[in-house]
Amino acid sequence: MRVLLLATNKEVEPYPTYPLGMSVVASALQQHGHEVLQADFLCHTKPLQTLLHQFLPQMIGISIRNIDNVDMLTPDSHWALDAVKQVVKIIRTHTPGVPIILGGPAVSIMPQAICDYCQADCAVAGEGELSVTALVQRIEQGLPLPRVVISGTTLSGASISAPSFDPTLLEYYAQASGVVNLHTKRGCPNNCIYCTYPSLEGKTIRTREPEAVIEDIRRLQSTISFTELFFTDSVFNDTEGHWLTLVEMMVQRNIVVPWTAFFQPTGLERDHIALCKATGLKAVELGTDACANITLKAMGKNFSFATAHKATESCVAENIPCCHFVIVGGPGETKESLREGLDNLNKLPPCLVMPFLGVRILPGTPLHSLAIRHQVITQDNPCLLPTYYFSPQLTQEEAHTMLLASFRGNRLRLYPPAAAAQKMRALRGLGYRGILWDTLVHLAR
Ligand code: B12
Repeated sequence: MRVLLLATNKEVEPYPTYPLGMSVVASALQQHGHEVLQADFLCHTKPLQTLLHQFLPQMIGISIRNIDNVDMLTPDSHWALDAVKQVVKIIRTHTPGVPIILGGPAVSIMPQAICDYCQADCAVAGEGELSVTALVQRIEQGLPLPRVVISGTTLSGASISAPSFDPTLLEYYAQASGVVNLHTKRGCPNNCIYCTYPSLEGKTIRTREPEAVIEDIRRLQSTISFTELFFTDSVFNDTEGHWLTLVEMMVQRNIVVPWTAFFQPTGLERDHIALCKATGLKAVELGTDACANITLKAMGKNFSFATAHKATESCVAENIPCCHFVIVGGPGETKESLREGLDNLNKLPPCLVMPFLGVRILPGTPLHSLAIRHQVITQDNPCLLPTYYFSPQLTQEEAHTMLLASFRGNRLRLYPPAAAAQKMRALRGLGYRGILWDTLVHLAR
């Protein structure tokens, strides 16, 4: 069957990200002998109508990455779903009757609501590989499509497909952002109350074969010149230590590639950073999420701020830039907790801090239930539109003013997020490529 896959993401902040999910789904379809065309709305040059008339797809899969940018301070929060609805309309006009299936992280969070809003035929929640091939089979057999498929997270690590990178897309992203991406595992066993990762990828860690990941790295290195590789795992340094197995194998195989990933502060020792550095680690993104012990606990984090401080020291000792992502205004936040948190941040060794104000409420998370209990949202609110939790114990204005005052004159505190995005844009304009915040750390030295 001829399958057109479309990645509709047009978000370019903090930088344009290669549509990895679409390429993984493409790979699964190709393995079943289907003809797949991957198109991406940031880079494709032909209008959608032309693509439709030339390729004549028999099924169309739309990969939706973001719902919005989770930034409470951006008025429209870069809401992404109207654009998808428009795409569905164009498809219906030009290729009526061709089934339209939605998938991707956004769809997995709220499949029914997004399918209804965008007026697609079917939405797949969870991993796409098995479901998409089963749906193609149904279409071939003339069977009706279910409105929502909950595919869950059932693939074993070894059977997770390597992405089928599209050369045109790779070329575009290597130029536009300099960042290419790979996943080494799926799953997140943590219980952070606001986070969708465990529901998107399951709570059990499923690692790809290290050999398969290394093969992918080699493939990327021989295909394209890029600035940085991002391992997209929910948490790269899993507590079971699979990450160390991979990194050790990279050392054994002489794989050196500039790379970065999301790390958790727990157990991040200096010798780990040194080992990673030997394989090309360039920067560490820490999902710290709160800055005082009381709010860390309320967010469901399993470490104290002292652990985050220690992880920063490990990075600084190895001269690896590190950045803390922090959410201010979560459950339990008060003026006192924020004061304490800002004090904690000020005591960190040189590193970047990127705070967000307010917590995006997403279905399937403990925060969603808490927000219903606290009457922040009603039970029937699908949270399709940007919906945030902000602690009732301080106002947004108070928090905003405290952040600005504490960060004044410190170039390593990127707040508000829109100002951070502006800095990244400026750096890109100057020709810098990569994740960019690490460039700010280097420039500040
Ligand atoms: C890594 C990551 C990042 C990295 C990306 C680095 C890089 N170079 O790739 C960075 C830090 C840059 C980042 C930034 C942002 N991110 Co982010 N990110 C992730 C993360 C952890 C993994 C995404 C990924 O690549 N997964 C691996 C691929 C293979 O999986 P996948 O895309 O889900 O695809 C599978 C399925 O979804 C499905 N599928 C995919 N497409 C299709 C299509 C069809 C037809 C079908 C049937 C199935 C299907 O099958 C695939 C294989 O099983 C997710 C959370 C998560 N655990 O998923 C958040 C996530 C995608 N990010 C999110 C957000 C909001 C953002 C930002 C807007 C945050 C910000 N303000 O900066 C930006 C936007 C960046 C951009 N330009 O778009 C949200 C999106 C949902 C939402 N709330 O709107 C997520 C879900 C996290 C969350 N908060 O809930 N992110």
